[in-house]
Parts: sequence; structure tokens; C-alpha cells
Amino acid sequence: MRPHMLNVAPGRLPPGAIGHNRGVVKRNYAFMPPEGVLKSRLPAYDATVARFLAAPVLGAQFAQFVLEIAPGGGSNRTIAEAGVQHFFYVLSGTAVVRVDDARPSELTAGGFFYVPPGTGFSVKNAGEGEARLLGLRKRYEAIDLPAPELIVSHRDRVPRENPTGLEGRGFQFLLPFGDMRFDFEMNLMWFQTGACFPDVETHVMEHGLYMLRGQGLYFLGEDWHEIWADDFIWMGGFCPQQFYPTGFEEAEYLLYKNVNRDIAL
Ligand code: UGY
Ligand code: MN
Repeated sequence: MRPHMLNVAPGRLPPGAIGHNRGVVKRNYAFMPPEGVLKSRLPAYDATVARFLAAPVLGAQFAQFVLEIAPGGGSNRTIAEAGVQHFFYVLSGTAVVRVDDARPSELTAGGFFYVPPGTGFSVKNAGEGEARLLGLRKRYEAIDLPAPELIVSHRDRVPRENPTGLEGRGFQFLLPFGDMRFDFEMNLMWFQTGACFPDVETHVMEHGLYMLRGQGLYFLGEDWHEIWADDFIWMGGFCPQQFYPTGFEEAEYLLYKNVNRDIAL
């Protein structure tokens, strides 16, 4: 019998906290189901819980986190960090973002915004229920081009593409693909059951992967992991990776990838 089927008294937990744990942290990847990711609170936010998923302490070169903002909550000041870019994707609820002097924008699920390095912004929950945002901070790697500009948009305004030409796969590049001003991509990737990568990938780029819907089996390093919605994976450079979607629905995840820069020696 599975633990959740046992008749357990209120206030007690079923067995299985250890035996059914899917979380793994290795040298160059981490698999994190949400139930083990505890709450942080941050000085720049009121009525907001942050759940950190990736950070330099893990081995990642960026920070990624989920913000759970209660109605009326959100940032209590303008947030600006010299040399650091921010990206947010609304998972659920309604968020109002204000960047510098621009008009505030209201974003619902699937809305996203990119804030260039050093630019000030604030984000608040304007809805009746909780707003959940996936956030990312990355130090900008400047080159001989101007830094990118602010982007506020929604996934419905981004075309679905399939550069691989392989049946049952698709991409939405939320940031302009191939624009050398950007040093990272945020890509929605969807798969029908039966699709997979043509090979096990082993590449220098890092990933932060947030599973949005569906389920599947993820190969990391030397092991397979069962994955479903709300799970997170950090993949360091050269982590072997492959995905096989399972179940009856399309699988979809949002993937961070550092790109467009030479190797720092
Ligand atoms: O583009 C990529 O690197 C992508 N195929 N990797 C991944 O989904 N793990
Ligand atoms: Mn990859």
C-alpha cells in the first residue's frame, strides 16, 4: 500500500518521508521536488514567501526561486542591482510590475518580464488570491554591445517554433533568440509522449528547469528521475541529460540556459 492511502490520524504524517523522497543533490545537478524546499523571507518583500531553487551555494552561476505573494503583498521598495538582470514568469495569480517610470503592467499566468542590469522594478500582487512567480537573477556578462532593453510580454504573444523538425516537440523563445546582447535564454519547451532528444545532451551551458505541466522521466548524470509539475532541476555544465515524457498529456517546462558568451578562462 502507498503511504498516502494509509489511514493516518490528524496531526500525524504517513510513513515515507525518506523512502519516497525524490530529491537528489549531486556535484553538477540537483533534482528538487517542491515539498522539500522550505520558506525564506526577504527584506525587500512584504507578505511574500521565497523558495530558493538554485543558488551559487549549490554550484549554480545564477539564482532561481519561486515567490508566493499574498494578496496586497510584494516588493516594498524599488529593487535594483548594479550589473544584475532579473526575469520573472507568472505561474499563477495576477502580478503588477512597475519598471522605472514606465506605466505599470498587469500580468496573469504566462506573463513574463525581463529587467536589464541595474534597472529598478517593483512587483506586487494585485489579485484576490495568491500570486506565484518564478524568478531568476543573473549577473550580466557585458560585451561590446549595449545591454538589452526591458521586455514585458505574455507567452501567448510568442510564436511556437520547432527548429529541430522532430515530431512532437516545440519551443517558445521568450527572449529574442540569437540576439547577442542577451547572455541567457528562457525557453518554454513542450513534448508529446513519444518525443525525446535525439541524443543524450552533454553541453557547457547550465540549466534551471521548472516543470510546468505533464510528467516524464529525466536522465541526469547516470540516473533516471521521475518528474512532474512543479519539480525543479538544476543542471550544471556538461551534465548528461535526456527527457522522455510519459502519461497522456503534453509535458512542458521552462528552461533557463546561459548562451552567447565565450568561456571565461
Ligand atoms: O536546449 C537545450 O539545451 C535543451 N534541449 N536541454 C534540455 O531540455 N535539457
Ligand atoms: Mn540542454
